[in-house]
Formats: sequence, structure tokens, C-alpha cells
Amino acid sequence: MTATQPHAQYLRDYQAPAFFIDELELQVQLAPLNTQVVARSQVRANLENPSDKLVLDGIDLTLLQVRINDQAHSAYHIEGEQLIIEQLPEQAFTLEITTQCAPETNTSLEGLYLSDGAYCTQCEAQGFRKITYFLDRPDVMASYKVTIVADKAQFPHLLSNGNKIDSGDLEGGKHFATWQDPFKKPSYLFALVAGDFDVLRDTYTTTSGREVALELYVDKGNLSKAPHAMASLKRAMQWDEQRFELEYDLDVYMIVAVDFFNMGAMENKGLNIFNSKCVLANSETSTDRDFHLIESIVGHEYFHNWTGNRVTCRDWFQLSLKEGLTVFRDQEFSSDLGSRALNRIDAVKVMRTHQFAEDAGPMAHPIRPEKVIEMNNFYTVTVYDKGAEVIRMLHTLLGEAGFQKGMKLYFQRHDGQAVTCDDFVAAMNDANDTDLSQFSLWYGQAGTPLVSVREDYDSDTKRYTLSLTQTHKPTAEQPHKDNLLIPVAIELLSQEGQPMALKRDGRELDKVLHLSEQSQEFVFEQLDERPVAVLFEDFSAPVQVQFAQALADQLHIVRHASSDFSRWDAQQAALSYCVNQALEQGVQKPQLPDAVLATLSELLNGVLSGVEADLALIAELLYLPSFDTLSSGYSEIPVDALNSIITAFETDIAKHLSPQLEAVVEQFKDDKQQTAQSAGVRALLAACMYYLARLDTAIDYIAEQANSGSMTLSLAALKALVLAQHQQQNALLGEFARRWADDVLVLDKWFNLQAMKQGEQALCDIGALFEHPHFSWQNPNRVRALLGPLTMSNPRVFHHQDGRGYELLGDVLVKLNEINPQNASRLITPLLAWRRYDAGRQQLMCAQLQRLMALPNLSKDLFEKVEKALSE
Ligand code: B3K
Ligand code: ZN
Repeated sequence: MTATQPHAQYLRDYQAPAFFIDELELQVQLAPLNTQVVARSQVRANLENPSDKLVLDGIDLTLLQVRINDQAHSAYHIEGEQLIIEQLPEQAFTLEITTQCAPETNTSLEGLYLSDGAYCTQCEAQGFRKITYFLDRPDVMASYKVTIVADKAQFPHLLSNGNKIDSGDLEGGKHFATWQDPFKKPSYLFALVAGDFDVLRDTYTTTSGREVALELYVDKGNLSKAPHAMASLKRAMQWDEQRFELEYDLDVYMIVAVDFFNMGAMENKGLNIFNSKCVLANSETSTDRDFHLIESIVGHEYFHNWTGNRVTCRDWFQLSLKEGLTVFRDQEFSSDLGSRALNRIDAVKVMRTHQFAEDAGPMAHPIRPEKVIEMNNFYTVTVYDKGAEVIRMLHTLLGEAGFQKGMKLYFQRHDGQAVTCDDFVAAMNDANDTDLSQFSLWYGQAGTPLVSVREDYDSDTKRYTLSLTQTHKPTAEQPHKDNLLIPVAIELLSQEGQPMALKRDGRELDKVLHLSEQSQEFVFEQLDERPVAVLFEDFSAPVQVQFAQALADQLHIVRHASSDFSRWDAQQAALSYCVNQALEQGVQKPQLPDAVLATLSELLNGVLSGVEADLALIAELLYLPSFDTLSSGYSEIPVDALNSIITAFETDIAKHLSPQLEAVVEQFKDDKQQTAQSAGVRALLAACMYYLARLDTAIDYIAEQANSGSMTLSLAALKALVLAQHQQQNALLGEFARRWADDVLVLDKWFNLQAMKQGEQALCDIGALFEHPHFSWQNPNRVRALLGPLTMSNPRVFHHQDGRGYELLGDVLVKLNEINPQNASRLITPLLAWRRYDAGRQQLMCAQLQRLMALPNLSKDLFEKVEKALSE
């Protein structure tokens, strides 16, 4: 934290380091308040960028000693967060630095800290500098040898990256372990863990015959919740071999689960550290979504071993090089193993709900940002999820074979290096002998492109013309934009619902149109009737689409599109259209058009008769777009009107479909299996309860599900009752809390449910939970469990015009600014969008931002966002 104005770093100022560190030996003597770290580095001057000073990064460290070539050295001084060493020997030398740090008081959960009695580390992006003074930047890659010393009884497991090469007992009940990592790595991939765990062990044999030991470390007593993550890891290893021909490269792969963790997980070489929420699962305590998420995150961290660790980033502006690509890989993993359509729906919801909003606010940035104050602020939906969409567009343009050729060349050229996004695109470009120069603009341009569509069918000539125009609104810090290369995948449906051939000049055309100019016309011939166009099939580009497609055509797509994703997408478009119509007409009692209700009814009849077999997909088709997704269509968000239209439409659905919803509930029973089919049944039952809870007709059934023994159904039932403000909600929530009082992860779910409460009393009830004996300001999962649902998906309570929701978030941020700035900075997001609300709300939200800005010790993390939000 800093009292002075933090300064920004710019991509354009990148310079190679003045020194390299080729080898690092760390000796770490663990103690809660005075852990001693001796760091012995082999330093080499970079002759291409010489300097007579070695400038190392370090934060919250007590410096005890500096030695050069085994002699005490005194020509150094500390300036802010840097140690500057002078009078250096020429070219190469050994530098030994002794420091102390205090893991016990490190509540930032960055660097070395204690999580419930276990030591662990988080170094990405710049946490290593809280462990020792170092060149803490990803283009400095060293081989690490690490010795850990700690009390043996308290910390029987001492872990670090690579292979254990030595261990033994020491005096005073202590012991040690020495680890060596054969691969050079940047400091952000360093990890150390010491604790008392239960271990689940397994092995995996790679295609080339290497046997890898797999070890999953969990808190004592949690072993029964580890097998799913282990099985997921083995599936990920196998999938990466089959689809990308990439094998694991060390003898051991370790995963440690800890309760105190800022994010989901971290891909440290050979020693992943995970938020326990992203590892632990069993069928009693976890939802189907938890199982799915764990598999995808275990996969994601594993896939980083190649895309991130073997080839890493030159500097942090290149973060999407590893994150966009690895998200793309984990999405493909989930899609190959499960339902491609559902995975695509999930990914697109994130884009439309969160990424488009980021693009529309003060934190808008390209997937390769140009200016950063606090790097932790850039682990964003833009860098990750839009980054993955950019990779997906490359995949769409080059095809699987071309994309894999590009990947091969990328590894061939850059294995063991720290490189840039341009290097990645160059490999894709060269391997395919193509020209990706216009495409590469996606890396540097912020904002969501808008594609406007006009269509024309001429029955005389049988020609159908699509006219597409791309426009790019200015975003924060980027007034001027270029035209991009936008892949537009299409399908044309006949009036019967059959796919029609795409032809011009008698030739069959590719289904992916390339929109590269500002406006282009695409003509299709030999069409005997007016086609219904499915555009941006599978969300082929991360854009917003403006297309006045008739409601009847949208519903035709819901019924007939070949892509299940596009069926859902058209349903969302139809519902958004209806919301917008109701808003424009300003009617007192908005009603869903009969045609929409008829389509939903038809879908449910299809389920009941067995025609619609993908129940999870139908469940998705039953929901309206979220409040945030709908908001993205308006420059000033009509909060109250949107809320009442959503309520009115949902009540319409409940009333009109109740006979079928009840019939579904009657016909489909949960068999408690962990299969996709059974999860589909549960997803559909959850959707039924969501609506039926409003009618009071199926309350006994719903109350029964709250205690059904399936966490998915239990949560869905409780959520339905909470949202409907049913009188039974408190009794059932109380029962749930008593039943799961000892399970931290399930208690988080209980906090989630509390934060979904509706009505005038809700905010008071939620505020009171900060005093709950199970609430902890230090545990990010707990803080987010309460704040996340309230601020992100409870707009009626959070955006209540009395401003108490904003004030509560302000109070939380003031507090977290001191305890855990990274967590604070993630929770502030809803306030940043203050300019998109009405004058009254603007004033109330802005007051909270100004309150933060006035804090004497505002963290860099919050400063960067608050300053942008206020000055935009
Ligand atoms: N690379 C980490 C995220 C680190 C976040 C630092 N604030 C997890 C991941 O994306 O795999
Ligand atoms: Zn990642």
C-alpha cells in the first residue's frame, strides 16, 4: 500500500532486463512472524542493456544482509519497493540476500502466508517480491533449488516445485526438504507449501511411457472429497495428449487445496495451489455445477504447463498470451468431454454479462492492455474470456488442422522462452502461410464491436443479400478504432426449418463470412424461398449484433437451428426484444407475447413426450437473459423498469406453463447419479422450481427438494423460495445452516442464499451477517459468498434507490482495503459503472467512490479503478 500516487507502467516502455538470474537457491526457515529467507542468485549482466546498478523488487521485507561473491556488501540502499545494489563485479557474480518476512500477518494472501495453519504462497503476478528481493518479472527465468525448514510435527509435508532431491531430520524437532526444478521458470511460478495434510495418491502413464506420480493434498478429514479432482486431472492429461499432443514433463504433479485463496487456483510448476472450493467435491455437498467447475479448473491449471509455463509471457501486458489461450483450451476440454452447446452457452453468458459491461465502463482495456498500475487488476474477463474468444476466432478462421499446425510451430519456436502475443500470432500466421495482420488488431483494440445487419430477399432473382456494417464506439482511453476482421458464421434455414445450401455463381460457399471492411454485402443465390438467417452461429465473434429480425424468425431459429447454441441464442434475442418492446411502450402491465409462451410450451411438451432429449439445454431455454445482460443494451440502465418487466415476464411464464412445469416435476425424478443425463434432469427440475415457487402450488414439493440429499436440488429449491420471498424460506435456511455448520464450502452456499434475499428487510438481514460467528473478513471465499450475489445478481436490493446497498459495499471496501486489497478491488466492479445509472443513483454511487478516494492509505488496486471511474 502506498500513500503517494501510484504510477503506471506502459507496454510501450518495455525494456529487456539489465541483468539475468540463471540460478536461484532458496533456503526458507519457516516461522509465523519471522520466516528467514536466504536467496542465492547467479546473476549475469545483460550485455545488450547494460547498467551499473542492480535494481531488485521487494515489499514488506526486513533486509538482514547482502553478500556478493561470498563477501559482505554494503553498497546498497532501499528506495520504496526497490533494493538498489551498486559497485557490482563485472558480468557475472553470486548474490546472496538474507531477509525476513511475517506470513502470519500477511492477510493480502500474496507472497508467503498462512492459510488455516498451513504455509502457502501466491506469486503471480508480483508476489515473489514479498518473499525475497528479486528481479520479479516474467522474462527473468531461473532454475530453482529450494530448501524448506520447519517443525516436523506441525508441518510434516514440505513441498516446492520440481522433484524432491533430499530430506531429513534436524535438531529441535525440525526437518527439511530440498526440491529442484529442472525447468527454468519465472518467479511467478514459484511455490512453497508446508502443512499437515491428508494425501490422495495416484499415477498416470503418459503416451510415451513416463510414469507420473499424482498427489492431491487436502485438509485432514477431506480425503473423501478429493477423488473427483484426481479423476479430472487424469482426464485433462489424457485429453492434452490426444488433442494437442502435449505430455506432462515432470515425475510428479501435486495439487494442494487451501481455504484462504484470492482466486480459483494457481498453475505453479508441478505444484498447483488451489482454492479448496475448486478441488473438493462429493455428491452430498456439491452441486453439478461445482463438479463441472472443478473439472474445468483442474484442466485449466494443468494445460498451463505448456501454455504459460513451458512458454511464458515476456511481460505482464502479454497476460492473454497464456490466459486467453488456456481458457480456450479448457473450454475445448469441457466441450469434448461434455456438451459443446452448454459450454458455449456458459462462456457466452460470461461475455454478455460481464465482459461487455467491462468494455462499456472505465476499466475498458484491450486483451493486451497498454497501461497498468496494479497488475492484479488485469486478471479480467477481458484478458481471460475475450482473450479466449480471440483464440477461438483464430481457430474458426484456420480450422482445427491449421490451428494445430500453428500451435506446433509456436512450441517449436518458443519452448523455454518468455514471449509476446505477437509471437503467438506470427506462429499461427507462418504455419498457415496466411496474413493475420488485420486480425492481430483484436489484441490492441478495446471495446465491443457492433455489427449492424440488414437483409434483403428478392424472390424474382432468388437472391438473398446480407449487408453487414461494423462500428466501434470509443472506449475509455481509446477514442479511435480500426475495422477488424470479424468471422461471421451463418446458417440459412428454409421455412420448413431445413438448412439451405449457401451458393454463389453455382459454387458452394464457406459458412464463415469474413467481415473486414466497414460495410460489406454478402450475396447468396439460388434460394427458392426467403431464408431465415442464423447469424454468428456459436457466437463466432465477440460482438454485439443489431438486427431487426422478426420475432417469428427468432422463434423459428429456436425450433430449427442446427446449432443448439444458436437455438438458445435466438431465444435470448427474442426475450431481449420483448423486454425492449415493453420498455419502449411503457405499459403498466407488460406481458410476454403469446408466440413466445407458445414456443416455451412447445419445448416443455417436447420434453414430456421425449422429443427434446437434452434436458439441460431446455432448462437454459426457459430462463430470461440476466439483468446485467439486458442492461448492456442501454446507455442509461432503466433499473426499476427492467426489474418490473423481468418480474412480470417471469410471472407470465410461471402462470402459463404451470401445467407443464408440474407435469415435468411429476414425470422426472432425480436418480442422484453423476451423469450428464441425470444432471440434465436436475437442471430442468431447478428451472421448474424457479417458476413454480411463485405460484404457491408446488411448495410442498419444493420444500421436500430443499432436503432431498442432492445439493443441486436443495440449493435450487432454497433459491426459488428465497427469490419468491416465500414464508418458509427462513425456516428452511435455518435447517440448512444447522445441517452444514461444519462444512465451510457448504456454508458459503448458505451465505450465497442469504445474499439473494428480496424485499425491504433484505439489506438489513444481509448486513447483519457480517457479525455472524461464521463470517470472516480474512477469507475471500466467505466475503465473496455474501457480497458477490448481492452486488452482481440482486439488482432489486443492491440498486435500491435509497442507496443503502451502495453504502454497504462502500463500508466493505473501506475495511477490505486494509485487509486484502486484491479482494476489495474485485468487489468494487458494480460501483465503477456509476455513470450508466440515473442521476439519483449516480450521485449515491459516486459518493462511495469519493469516500474511497479520500482514504489516506488507499491501495494501488483500488486507486487505479476509483481514479479511472471518477475521471472518465
Ligand atoms: N494464473 C492464475 C491467476 C493469478 C492471478 C493473480 N492475481 C490462475 C489461472 O489463471 O490459471
Ligand atoms: Zn490461467
